Amino acid sequence: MGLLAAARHLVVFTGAGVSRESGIPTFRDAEGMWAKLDPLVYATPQGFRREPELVWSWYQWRRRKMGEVAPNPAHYAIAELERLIPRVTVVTQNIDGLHQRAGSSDVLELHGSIVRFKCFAGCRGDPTPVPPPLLESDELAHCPHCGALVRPDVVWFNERLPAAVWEMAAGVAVTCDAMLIVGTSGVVEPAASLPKYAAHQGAFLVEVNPEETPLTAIADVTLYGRAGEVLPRLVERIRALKS
Ligand code: BV8
Repeated sequence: MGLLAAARHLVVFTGAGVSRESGIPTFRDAEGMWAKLDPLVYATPQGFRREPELVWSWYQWRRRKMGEVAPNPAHYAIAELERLIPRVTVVTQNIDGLHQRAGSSDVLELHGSIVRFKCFAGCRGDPTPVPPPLLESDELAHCPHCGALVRPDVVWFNERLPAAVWEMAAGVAVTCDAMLIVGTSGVVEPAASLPKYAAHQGAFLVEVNPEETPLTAIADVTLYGRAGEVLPRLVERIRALKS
C-alpha cells in the first residue's frame, strides 16, 4: 500500500457496490435491480418514451430511497483520503450523491444525478426544476418551456455521457499515479475503460470488491471484501505509513 500512500494524485473510481452497505441495491448482483427489471425498459430513452409513467415512478422511488439512506463507512473513508493524499478525484458511476454527502469535494458523476432533472426534448441545456408537489407525487412533470416530459438527469443506455464530465474523467485517468477501484462490475462502457487508461500509463491500481471482476486482471492488488469494511482499514494503513 506504500504506492497508494505515496500517490500525489489518487483517482477513486466507484460503482454501485460502494453504496451497497448504505442499503442501495446494486444492478448485477444476484439481488440486484437488473435481476428483477429489464434495463432496456427502465434505463433507456426508448423505454421512457414507451412507458413514461413506469420509468418515472421507478426513478421517483429510487430518489426517495436515496434520500432516506446515508453514506456508509466506505464513503467516509474515501472522503478521509483527501486529508492524507494531496489530490483525490472521485469518479463515480453512481447517481445517489452519497460521496458528496460524506464530504468528498471533487466528485465527477459520469452517469448523472438522480436529484437533477432535465427536459426530455432537450429544449434547453440547463436542469429543469420540478415543483415540490410533483416531486412528492408520481405524476409526470412537464417542461415549463416547451411542455415536453421531464426526465431524470441520468445517462441511460445508448446515451452519451456528459462530454465535459467524460473529458475530465479521462483526463485524470491518464494522469493520476494511483487508482482505487471500488464496487464496480467493470462491464459498463465507456466508464469501465477508465481503469484501463490508468493502467496503460503506469498508475498503481487497487481494486476493492467481494468478487473477481474483469478489472481484477489489470489491478496490481485486489482486496477481496466489502467496501465498508476494507476501506476504513485501508485508510488506517495509509495514515500509519504517512505518520
Ligand atoms: C454509450 C443509469 C454510446 C443511471 C446506467 C456491448 C459491449 C460493450 C458496450 C456496449 C455493448 N452494447 C452497448 C454498449 C454500451 C453500453 C454498455 O456498456 N452496455 C454494457 C452493459 C454491455 N453503454 C452505454 O450505453 C453508455 N453509453 O455507450 O453511448 C453512444 C455514442 C455516441 C452516441 C450515442 C451513444 C451509457 C452507460 C450508462 C448506462 N446507465 N445507469 C442509473 O439509473 O443508475 S448503467 C448502471 O451500470 C449504473 O450507472 C451503474 O453504476 C453502472 C455500472 O454498474 P456497477 O456500478 O458496476 O454496478 P453492478 O451492479 O454492475 O456491480 C456492483 C459491483 O459491486 C459488483 O462487482 C459487486 O461484486 C460489488 N459489490 C457488491 N457489494 C459490495 C460490492 N463491492 C464493494 N462492497 C460491497 N459491499
